[in-house]
Amino acid sequence: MRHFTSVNDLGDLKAAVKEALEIKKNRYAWQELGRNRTALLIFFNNSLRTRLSTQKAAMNLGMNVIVLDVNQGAWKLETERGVVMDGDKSEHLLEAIPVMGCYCDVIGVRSFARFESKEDDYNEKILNQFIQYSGKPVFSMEAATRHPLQSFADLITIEEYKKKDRPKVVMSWAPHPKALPQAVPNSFAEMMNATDYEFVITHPEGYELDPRFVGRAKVEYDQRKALEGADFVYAKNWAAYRDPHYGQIICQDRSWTIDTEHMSWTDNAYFMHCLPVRRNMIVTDDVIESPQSIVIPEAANREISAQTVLKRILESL
Ligand code: AN0
Ligand code: CP
Repeated sequence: MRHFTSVNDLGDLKAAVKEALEIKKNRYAWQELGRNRTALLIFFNNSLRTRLSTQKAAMNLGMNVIVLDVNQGAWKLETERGVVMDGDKSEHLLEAIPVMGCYCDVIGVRSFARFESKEDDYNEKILNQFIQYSGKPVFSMEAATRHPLQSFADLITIEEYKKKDRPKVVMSWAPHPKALPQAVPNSFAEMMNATDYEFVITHPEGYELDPRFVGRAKVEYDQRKALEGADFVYAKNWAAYRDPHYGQIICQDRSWTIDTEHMSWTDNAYFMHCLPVRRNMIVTDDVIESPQSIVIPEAANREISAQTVLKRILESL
């Protein structure tokens, strides 16, 4: 694997999960693979899990790791070509990227949708410039339209917890006070569509995702109907995708918050969320603290998904 930007880069998913579970059992078995190799992790946005789990994964493989928060300590970066740089931005991304590429063997990038231009976001303008100009393998740590390390960890988690071959997985929109990207739901949908699970997406009208990500999923606007018989509930907020409301909050209906009543409609489903989660907006205290909540093992699997991806990139160097 050269670059990792979408779940499609994993190829055969059964093989990828098998490899991940082998890594999980013996995560220090490939220490030689990363010897004298450096991973550079570039963050344009905040992170807790991605930052820690990816560093840990790289260290498990014997790599050295450098982390840079672009907005804290680095020069402010201009991203548009042709701009007269007489403002507060001291450096252009077009120099910064190849320079970063000089100091590492692999680059991880976190760069969320900016909601300024749908076209730029959905063309992955920032991530693609890293691929084009760094000269190094690039992996996404959540870009504008996808968060594949998260959805790979989600798949591993479902495979570990499922009680039937083809579980019913329901991704439910839930309210949130700030406009959030579609990257997590897009990637989760992309991943679920690549399995043979029953997959349902539920959200208020107006929150339809890009049809390329919805794929074969059943879209059910009645949240109760969607949740009936679910084996896994995957809660997530996202802002509107469709024009003219791209990037906007169009409804904050708190009746969509996942509480014990919502969970009672399911088949004793497990509750999942990528975290960070706002309690009593997305999910109630009772549900997230219940034995059916698997948000912590889900987060723990981020180390495994990152290690599987880094291992494959290192093997291709
Ligand atoms: C981000 C998002 O929804 O994409 C990161 C999730 C992993 N969440 C927030 O910014 C709260
Ligand atoms: N789930 C996830 O990516 O979390 P962070 O934003 O904390 O990295």
